[in-house]
This record gives sequence, structure tokens and C-alpha cells, in this order.
Amino acid sequence: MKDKLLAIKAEAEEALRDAGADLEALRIKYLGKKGELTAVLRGMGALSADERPAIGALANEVRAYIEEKITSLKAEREAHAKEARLEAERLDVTMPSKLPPVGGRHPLAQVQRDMEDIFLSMGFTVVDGPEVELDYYNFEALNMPDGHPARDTQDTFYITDKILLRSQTSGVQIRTMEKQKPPIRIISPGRVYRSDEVDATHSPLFHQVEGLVVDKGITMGDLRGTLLVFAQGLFGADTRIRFRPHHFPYTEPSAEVDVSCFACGGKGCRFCKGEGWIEVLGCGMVHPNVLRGCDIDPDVYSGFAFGIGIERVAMLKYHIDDMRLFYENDLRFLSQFR
Ligand code: 2NL
Repeated sequence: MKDKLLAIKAEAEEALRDAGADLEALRIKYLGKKGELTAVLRGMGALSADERPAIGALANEVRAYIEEKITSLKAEREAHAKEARLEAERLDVTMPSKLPPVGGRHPLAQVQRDMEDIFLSMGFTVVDGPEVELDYYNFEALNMPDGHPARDTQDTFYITDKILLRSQTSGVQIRTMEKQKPPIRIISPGRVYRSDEVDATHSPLFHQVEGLVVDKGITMGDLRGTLLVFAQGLFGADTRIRFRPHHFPYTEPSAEVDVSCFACGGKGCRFCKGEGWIEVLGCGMVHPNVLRGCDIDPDVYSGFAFGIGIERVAMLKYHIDDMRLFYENDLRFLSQFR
């Protein structure tokens, strides 16, 4: 009987060495109610009293041995399976994420925003108006009656004799003066049109920000101070400005404004062509005829106005030498401004 038990133990050991063994089937085979070991134990009654304890002990030992072996193999297999599962589900949280493609603001929109922010900080309101405009608001109300020579320098696209694409955003400001009495403090950014051939510095469609202030006692000192704050906000705190006499039909006196070169600080360099100054905008005191046309008494009120091209500032700021780049929607260009 002892030999039988040792044979069962050896056979079980052999069977359990097989990595693919069905552990539950083996448990039933050896330890189950109808198992081989149980059969041996049942036969114990045939043994003599002095044989029984030793065989009983051996039977229990074999049983415990097989039981322990199966339990530990089961645990080992479960641990393996869990490890494999974890390995398969491994997540590297240090991997860079896949970013969805995100757009950015167009450089012209960016510069327009920068300008708006500066004027908003000085208490200006941003106003909008039609791009398809009446001749009256684009020219006549601005002291440029039919046949005025300045109309030629702002040649635009006509829809009819009296309807055109605006050549400046001044019409928005005329409309504001008609509706709203002083104090007025507004800027009007937007698209404007000129009948120009396309080249590196001209486009039939471009963008402008115009500004207008009307109140009692507004002087050229207010104009200068406002534009200085604007120029310093846009080009840096060290920026200086200078006025050169000029002529616009809608302002008197009129001036062109230069900013000290932001590349060399005014010493003169390749950027400012040795000048130390860079022209950026036009301005002046609102012509009395313009105020009168809006039913604002020029003997009581005065005002200043200015106009600045967005393309020109963006080209200076980002060192862009060809205006056409703004309109071609080439991502190799645009993605540099994200
Ligand atoms: C430029 C600069 C300018 C104005 C625009 C303006 C608007 C009203 C009344 C008077 Cl409602 N003036 N705008 C003034 C001066 C310059 O633009 O270089 N224009 C051709």
C-alpha cells in the first residue's frame, strides 16, 4: 500500500509538471470523492492495526502534498495571468499627447486686436460699419465733393454712381457723429478698398484702423499724447514720435506721423533706411466743414482723427517684405504666427 501511495504521488507530480495541465481535473482525479487517493484510504480497513498509523500518515502526507502543489500552481497561474493582463493594458502616461490641429489668429487680426486693446485702454469704443458705402459717407461728408482731386488718390470700386466699396473707414465715424453728439471717442477698424494693382506693397483690399475724438477743447496736444501712448503700446515704451506737415481734405492742420525706428532706436539702420524714423500713420484736426456736415458746431467743438494701415504695421512688426503673403492662406506662412 505504501508503494501504491508513493506511485500516486510520483504520478501526480509528473502530471503537475506539465505547464498546460488542467489543475481542476487533476484535483478531482487525485483528491476527489472518487479519486485515486480516496480509493486507497477506503482500503485502509484491510490493514493490520500496527500498519495503519504509518500508512495513514503517509496517505495524509501525500494528500497534503498534492493539495498544496495544486493550490500553489493555481495561485502562480493566476499571478501570471494578471501580470500578462497588466502588461497588455500598460499605459505610458509620460507619452506626449496627440494634439488636435489648432488654428491661430491671422497676423493681421492679431495686429488689429493689439491696436484695439490700446485704444480700449484709453476709453475708446470700437465701432463697425458697412464696407459697401454711399459716395456721401466715403467722400462728400469728408470735404471731398464731386471732382475733388483727392478722390483720384483714393480711387475705389463703384457699384453704381453713388455706391462704392469704402476707401477708408471714415464713413463709420461720420455715421457716428450724425447719431451721437460729443464727447465722441471711437475707433473703426476694418477692410477698405483701392483700385490698385497687386504687388509687394499694394493690394485692392487692405485693412485700416481709423480713430476719432470730438469734444469741447480738443487740441493737437491731445492728438499727440494719444498717438504717443498708442505708438509706445505698439512698438515699445522707448518709442518717440514726430509730426510732419501734410495735407488731407478732411483735417486741418494735417500731419504724417513717424515713429522712432524700433530696430535701431533712432540711430539709423538698414531697417529705417538710415532715417532713424519710420512713417506709420496720418492724422489731423477734424476739418470744420466735416463737423458742420454732421451738425456739430465747430465753434463749440473740436476734434482730431487719424488713420493707420494694419498691413503696414504688421509688415514692420514681423519683418514681412511682401504684402501678398497675408492673403494667400499658405500655412507655411500663417503657422509662424500661432
Ligand atoms: C491716411 C490716414 C486719416 C482721417 C484718416 C478722418 C475721419 C473723419 C474726419 C476726419 Cl470722420 N478725418 N480720418 C484723418 C486723417 C488721416 O488717415 O493716411 N489717410 C489717407
